[in-house]
Amino acid sequence: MEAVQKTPEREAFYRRIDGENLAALWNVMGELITPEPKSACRPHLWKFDAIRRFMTEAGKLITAKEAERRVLVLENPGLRGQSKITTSLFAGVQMVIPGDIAPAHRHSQSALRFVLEGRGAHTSVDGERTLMEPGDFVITPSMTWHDHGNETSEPMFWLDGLDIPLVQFLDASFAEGSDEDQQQITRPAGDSFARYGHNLLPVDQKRASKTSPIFNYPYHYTREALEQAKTRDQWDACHGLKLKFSNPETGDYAMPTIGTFIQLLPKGFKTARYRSTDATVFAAIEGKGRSRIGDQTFEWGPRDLFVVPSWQWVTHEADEDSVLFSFSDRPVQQKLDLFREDRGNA
Ligand code: 1HN
Repeated sequence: MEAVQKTPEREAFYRRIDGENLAALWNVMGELITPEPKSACRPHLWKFDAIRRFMTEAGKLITAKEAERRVLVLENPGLRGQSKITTSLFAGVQMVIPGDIAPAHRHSQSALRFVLEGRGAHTSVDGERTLMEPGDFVITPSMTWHDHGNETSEPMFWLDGLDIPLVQFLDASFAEGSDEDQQQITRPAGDSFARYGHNLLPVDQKRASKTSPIFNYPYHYTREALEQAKTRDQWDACHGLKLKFSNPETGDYAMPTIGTFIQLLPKGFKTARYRSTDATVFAAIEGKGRSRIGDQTFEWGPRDLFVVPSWQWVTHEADEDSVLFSFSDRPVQQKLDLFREDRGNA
């Protein structure tokens, strides 16, 4: 759409209607309705080692209790100051050190954790505590009470993903703190996985929540699923072997607003180019390689984090067997009939 010419009469008209809280669509239409996604979000990679150093400093500056959550926000370089890694999603790295208690609270924003380093620290969600290991994918559903702690001797680091910008856009934020730092534990560890993680469901129970009743998807099982499939040699040209975490009750994504994925790229594999409308956050958990996003190349190794904006071409190349976790707003886009992908010619 071409810009409309300016004339003195038109300019005067715009000034007059401006005073009445009116504006001419023909001056802004091209910015509103673009032929392709036009995002301020930029590709970027954060090296985990650098984040760990800053987090270790932060650990001396502030307790988890005072901070509420000791998180360094991954700010997209094109969206600075907005606490966004993509237009619709928040990401941060959280550190929980021995003795920390990140106090109980709840909010309408959904959260995911993907464990990067450390072993045996815990999070509690709605009365159940789970111990976490690297590669575990843990969910805090909307409005569920959650608190974290670490009774081990090592710090734990995880990637936090939340739908904060999406909820902000919809003006639907609710949050509250608890009088108790740690919530009462009412169910044994492993309860939700035992009930829902074995292809069995209660015969009559209907839950209202759209979020998976499994709140820790342990890496042990995720990795086994990838390893089994690997031996069958069926590689997707664009994704290698890519699986989505699913809600066993519905078969839909594990979370209603955030899609989460795990992907194996075998040693030496180079993907065909791919683009999609869901800007995606990646965390490498095993292996090393590089991703080309638009015209930039990013080298990654274990625990490094990177972001691919909407509709930018991406290819991945693995030097070793590599595992990538990723998340995006794909469930939202698909439900609204807005999701598009382009596999090049693959
Ligand atoms: C939050 O509640 C957590 O519970 C992590 O661990 C990151 C970022 C913004 C707002 C709330 C958590 C968060 C957050």
